[in-house]
Amino acid sequence: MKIYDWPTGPYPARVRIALAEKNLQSRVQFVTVDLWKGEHKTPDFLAKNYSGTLPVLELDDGTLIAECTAITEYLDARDGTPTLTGTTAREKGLIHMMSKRAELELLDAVSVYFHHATPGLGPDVEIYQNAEWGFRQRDKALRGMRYFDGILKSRPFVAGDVFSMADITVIGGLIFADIVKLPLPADCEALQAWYARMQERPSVRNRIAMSEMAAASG
Ligand SMILES: N[C@@H](CCC(=O)N[C@@H](CS)C(=O)NCC(=O)O)C(=O)O
Repeated sequence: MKIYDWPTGPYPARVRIALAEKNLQSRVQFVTVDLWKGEHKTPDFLAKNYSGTLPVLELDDGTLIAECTAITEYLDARDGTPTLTGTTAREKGLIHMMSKRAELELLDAVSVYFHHATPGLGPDVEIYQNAEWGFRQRDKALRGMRYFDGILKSRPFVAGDVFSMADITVIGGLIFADIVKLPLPADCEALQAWYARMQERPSVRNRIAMSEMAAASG
């Protein structure tokens, strides 16, 4: 298997956390695509992923699977220990819902803020920006943090009693929020406590450390 990614990116972090949880990293060859040089928008890369985003999984038979959720589901179906997308029908439904919600209300909102209301990946890559839209999405992301804070007041993990893809998606959102300097509100105590617990997992701690190093070096 090959994975096209940008090693410190918040979306690629989701798949790298899933791989580390499942101890599958050694089965993957990582291919770096330089976001800052716009390599993800070249015709060659767009032929691999129409959306022009990372990560993308390429199987040995040439099949291409984009979208972190789809990649995680593929990895789970291929190697089920531990399962990140649920085993029972109920678990699968809840995990999918909460992961999608974490994208809609947090991670994707932070991403839009980054691409539209900050310099993003620079003028050569960000050819269309709408700052007002970006700032609205920043406010949406802050509301999303409060939503997940409320959720985590009554359960240990985002989708219930077990660590899952939904936790990984919220982690991706908080990694991205940190990169764009959007701090977690001080009164989101349950979310802060959960995030501290998540960082006790080596799979998560290592990803956050990499993103912080990248942010510090500009
Ligand atoms: N919905 C996609 C989003 C992926 C995404 O936005 N990835 C970032 C990498 S951190 C990206 O490629 N950004 C470049 C861009 O949007 O120009 C997924 O879940 O995989």
